[in-house]
Amino acid sequence: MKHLLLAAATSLILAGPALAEDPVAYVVNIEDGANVTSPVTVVFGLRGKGVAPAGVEKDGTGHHHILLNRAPFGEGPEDAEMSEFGIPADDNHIHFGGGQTEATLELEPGQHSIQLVLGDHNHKPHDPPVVSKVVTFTVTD
Ligand SMILES: [Cu+2]
Repeated sequence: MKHLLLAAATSLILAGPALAEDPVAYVVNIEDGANVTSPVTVVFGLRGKGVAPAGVEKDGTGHHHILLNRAPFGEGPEDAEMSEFGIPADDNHIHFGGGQTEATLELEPGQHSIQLVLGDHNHKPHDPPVVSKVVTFTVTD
């Protein structure tokens, strides 16, 4: 009987790390399919990693990026090069290298999509990448 209890306790301990959640980013305040007005404030959520400004090399941290109105992470033409050259900086890739945890975007009326991607001190996505779901919303007049 003692052996059985010990075996049960051991398997619980071994199962621990496998149950831990992978790091994930998420949009805190906008539901997929929501109607919003511009300017649009986006609050960045992050579990399992910390936020540090760009250029600060610290394990387990990164800074947020918004992929705006483009293909989901991993499906864009520029994505294959991100692990080498970092996330590009243009109208569809917005960096928050100051370590911001929210942003306010001026957006035209119509449908928009955002996806959060964490990048390291060199703006490269982590391996495995820490990304949010794509959130699509409509800016009303
Ligand atoms: Cu960046």
